[in-house]
Amino acid sequence: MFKELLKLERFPTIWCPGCGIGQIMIQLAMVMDELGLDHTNCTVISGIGCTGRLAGYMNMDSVYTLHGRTLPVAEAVKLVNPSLKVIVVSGDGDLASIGGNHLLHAVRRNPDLTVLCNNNQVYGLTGGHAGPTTPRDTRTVSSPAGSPYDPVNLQNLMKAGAKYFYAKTTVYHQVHLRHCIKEAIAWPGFAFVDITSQCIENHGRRLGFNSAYEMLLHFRKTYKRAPDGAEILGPDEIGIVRKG
Ligand SMILES: Cc1ncc(C[n+]2csc(CCOP(=O)(O)OP(=O)(O)O)c2C)c(N)n1
Ligand code: SF4
Repeated sequence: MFKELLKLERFPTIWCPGCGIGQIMIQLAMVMDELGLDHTNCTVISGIGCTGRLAGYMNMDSVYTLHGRTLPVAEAVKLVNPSLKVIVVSGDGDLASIGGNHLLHAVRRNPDLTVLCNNNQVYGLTGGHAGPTTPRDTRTVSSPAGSPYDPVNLQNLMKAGAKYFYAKTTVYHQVHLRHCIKEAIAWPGFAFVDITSQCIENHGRRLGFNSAYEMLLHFRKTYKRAPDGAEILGPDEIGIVRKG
C-alpha cells in the first residue's frame, strides 16, 4: 500500500494547497509500492527549498541535505551501499543552479541515480525569484519586467553525456509522470526526470493564474506527447529520450 511509504502522521504537509510537489510525492510512492521499494532497499534524498521537504515525508531513512548538494550526497550513498536504490527529489534551482556544478559532473560520471526535478521555473520557497529554468521574458519577483535570460536547456545538458536518460513530463499528465518515474528507476545509470509543476503562490498568481487548477489546464493545453522514437523533445513536448 503506497500510503505506508509516507509519514501520514506529519500530514498536512507544509506545502501550499494546490502545489505540484504533493502530486510528485504521491506518484513516486505509488511507483515505489509497485516496484517493491521501501526502507529496506531504497532511500530518498532532497535538498533545500519547498521540494527539499519531500524526503522528510517519506517513511524511510532519507537525507535532507544542504542546498545544491543532493547529487554528491546521493553519489556517496550509492558508492558505500550499491545495492540501495537512490532517488533524488529536488527543485530546479537546487539541481540546476546552486547544485549546477554537481549536475554537470553527475552527467559526466553517469552514476546509477534517479533524479526527479520539480521544475516550477522559479526559486519557490524564498519568494519566486527567477532561476535557471525561468523562461525568457517571464515576470518574477526578481524580474518584474521579465527575465532577460534564456533558461538552461536541461535536455541538452543531459545529452552531453555519452549515455543519458532524460524524461520531460508534467504534474498534469499523471499517467505519463508515473511512467517516467518507473522508467527512470529502471534505468541503469543517471536518469533525470524534468517535471513541469505549479508553484501557484509564489509564481502562478504573478503570471495571472487564479488557481493551481488553471495552471494544470495550461499544462494540458501546452504540452503534447512527442512521437514514438523521437530523439529530441521539442520545447512543448513530453516524452523520454535515452541512450544506453
Ligand atoms: C547556499 C544557500 N543559498 C541560498 C539559500 C536560500 N534558499 C533556500 S530555498 C531557496 C530556493 C529553492 O528553490 P528551488 O530549488 O527551485 O526549490 P523550490 O523551493 O522551488 O521547490 C533558496 C535560494 C540557502 N538556503 N542556501
Ligand atoms: S511556495 Fe510554491 S513551491 Fe512552495 S509550497 Fe507553495 S506553491 Fe509549492
